[in-house]
Amino acid sequence: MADFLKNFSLEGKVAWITGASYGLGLAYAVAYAESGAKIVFNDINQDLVDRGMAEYEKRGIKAFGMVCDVTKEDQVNAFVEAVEKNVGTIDILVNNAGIIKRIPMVEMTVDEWNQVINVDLTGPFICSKAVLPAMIKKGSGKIINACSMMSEFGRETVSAYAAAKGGLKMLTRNICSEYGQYNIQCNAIGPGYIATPQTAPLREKQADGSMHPFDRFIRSKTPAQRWGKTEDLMGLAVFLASPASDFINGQVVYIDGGISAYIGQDPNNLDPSKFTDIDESQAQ
Ligand code: NAP
Ligand code: GCO
Repeated sequence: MADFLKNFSLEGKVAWITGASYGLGLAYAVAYAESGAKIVFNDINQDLVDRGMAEYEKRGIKAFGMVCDVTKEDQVNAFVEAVEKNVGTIDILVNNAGIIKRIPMVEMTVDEWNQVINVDLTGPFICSKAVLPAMIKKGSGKIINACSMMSEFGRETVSAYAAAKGGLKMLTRNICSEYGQYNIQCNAIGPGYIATPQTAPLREKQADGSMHPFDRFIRSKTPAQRWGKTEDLMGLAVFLASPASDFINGQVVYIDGGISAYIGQDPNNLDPSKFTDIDESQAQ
């Protein structure tokens, strides 16, 4: 391999991807393993951890998995301690775990609001706080946050999620500002609309077999007229975790098929026969 390309290797690194039993977290972890990293992950319950372990074993990846709720600091600290004891110091943290509640704001309860903020914003704070001391001591580290189109745009029914993802953009910038001096880079991935279980409700066929209105809408806002696949994000995830991105800090890198650059077209002008359809069985 040319010396330059070695900058994209994660050989010997310990990578922690939160909430990585399926979806984008699983895709990031697979990409990291294939780039040489040791994978550690958590999820919210043992069934999900077991599901994740089975997925990794199916791919020949020896992962370390444990139940850990990212909103509970004691569980997070116990997780980091267990990883340091069994695998090694964490070099890469991907704050991937997240939830969304699609509820009109005036109908959303404070508890529902707090649930989203706690997972999507406080969780990354807790997990980053847990790994930073060892990264400072080591003199290097990578923290990658899961931002979103909702870090820049609003839309109906996702007030808590947008507030959390907007806050996560600023947390990304603040970790960069406070810890860049220790050769720690904190950036964010800003995916567009990706086919995963989290967005499956937005693609459900209507009772008459027609497309979900949101499916047609988001394709009209995407130049490629398709949903993203988890594979579309793997290259950026590896890049931001590798030495190749050591002079990038505090950035949200949008990987959205062009949504944020395009005013969009009339959804009625779309020709569904041209769509490269999502195989929902792959959107796991
Ligand atoms: P997903 O399919 O909902 O997966 C999220 C994972 O996080 C699930 O395994 C989930 O477990 C876990 N999780 C939830 N709460 C947790 C907690 N308190 N502690 C530990 N794990 C927890 O989401 P995704 O589509 O893969 O997205 C992953 C991340 O990217 C999220 O932060 C999301 O906001 C962000 N994102 C997604 C898209 C997209 O279009 N899919 C676009 C932009 C950004 P459960 O099954 O129990 O919920
Ligand atoms: C929604 C979607 C989005 C995606 C993603 C877009 O309801 O609008 O769930 O929020 O999850 O965040 O980047």
